Amino acid sequence: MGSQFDEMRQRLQHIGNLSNYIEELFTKLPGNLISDKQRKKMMDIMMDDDVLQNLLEGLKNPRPPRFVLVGRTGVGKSSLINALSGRYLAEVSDVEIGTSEAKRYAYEADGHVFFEVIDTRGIGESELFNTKADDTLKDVLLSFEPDAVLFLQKATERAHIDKDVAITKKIMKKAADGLPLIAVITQVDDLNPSREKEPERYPTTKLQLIDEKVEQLKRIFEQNNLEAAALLPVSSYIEWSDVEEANRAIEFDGRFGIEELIDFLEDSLDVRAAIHLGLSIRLNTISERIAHRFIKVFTALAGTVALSPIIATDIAVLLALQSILLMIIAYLSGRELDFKTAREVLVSLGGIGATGFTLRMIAQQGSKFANLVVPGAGSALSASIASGGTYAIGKAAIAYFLRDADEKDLKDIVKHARHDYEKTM
Ligand SMILES: Nc1nc2c(ncn2[C@@H]2O[C@H](COP(=O)(O)OP(=O)(O)OP(=O)(O)O)[C@@H](O)[C@H]2O)c(=O)[nH]1
Ligand SMILES: [Mg+2]
Repeated sequence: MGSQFDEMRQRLQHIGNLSNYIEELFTKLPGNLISDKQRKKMMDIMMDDDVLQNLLEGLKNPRPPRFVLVGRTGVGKSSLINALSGRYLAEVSDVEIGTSEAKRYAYEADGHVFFEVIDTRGIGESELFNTKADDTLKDVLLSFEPDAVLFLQKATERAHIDKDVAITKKIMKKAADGLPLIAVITQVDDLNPSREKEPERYPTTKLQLIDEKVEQLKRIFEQNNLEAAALLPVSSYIEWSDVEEANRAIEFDGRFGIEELIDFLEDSLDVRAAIHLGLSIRLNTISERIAHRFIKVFTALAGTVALSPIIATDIAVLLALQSILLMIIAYLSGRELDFKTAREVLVSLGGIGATGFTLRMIAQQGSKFANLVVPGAGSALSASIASGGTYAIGKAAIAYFLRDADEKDLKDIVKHARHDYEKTM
């Protein structure tokens, strides 16, 4: 075991190389695990899987998230970006975009761009998009290809809100059709008692006021037929150490609701932007996030494999699929397993012998039988068992490789995961 720093570097390198690694795994899948025909079929299924292809593409080419920010001067746009990043970023006006109503910025530190935004603070006209100048604005917004529109409103202010909502509605319709609109209520720390800046110590009365603000804005959106993908209250209140800009560190952290916003962004952004977001601001949890996406994809794949008439009921294919999932998650933790080890880990993964494979084999034998009686019933059964087993193995792998869980706890983790999976089905 190297230092924590070495481990982190190894991890980052593995994340960057994941796409190549997976290709290698598939070409090197040993013949005793699956036949050439099955390997080809599995590769075809993977290549056909848009989610997976997107993810691999995203890992190859992460790019900064792009937001359109709607909110008046002083609402807290720049502070929100800093709060998301946990760093005091430089706001660099990167291009002349030919309209006075919007400015395009990159938020940077150490030569790394965290976010790109179009800040529309200049917009105050409800006649928006009815003039020539507004066509330019529309073109600018469209060519920016934003990931999301963030609508910001101060918790302590109600002025302009109807107008801002109307403007946002036009922006969504003309230049952001189909994109997520995220409504952010800013500066909730300023609600009474405003002297309490420590989120852990917000009194119930303050939390109630925050809820009321959320409900209020929700109603205004509804009245205007404007649909928000999320409506989140935040405080971006941070006291930075008083040194030159680039080196400012957090001295007091009064952030509230920011984790929830990041979670939401990671789930709803284009995968390349989500990965970039994770890599730049949540390096220590990004591996887990990526692993979860893989579990999702492999769980679905396992279901497909079980349903596919060509390779149905072939347990070797599932074993291979699960081995690869295991190897990917190990790889994300900075380790590399060979197929033999992966298979051993799989078999020894605690209760899998009892709760996974055997059960699945029995069920699959049973399902062949069931198919004779109720056509179709059996394949649904084995698909859900294949998926559930794969899901459980992924969860156990995350616990073991990424969370350093104790080996003896893995049985329970597998059992719980299967249970959770069945509940969500
Ligand atoms: N208490 C508190 N103050 C905040 C918060 N967010 C921003 N502020 C303060 O509000 C003022 C404006 O914040 P900015 O982030 O610069 O606002 P902006 O929307 O980027 O403003 P423009 O760039 O002028 O459009 C600054 O003095 C911030 O320190 C917050 O969550 N809580
Ligand atoms: Mg600003």
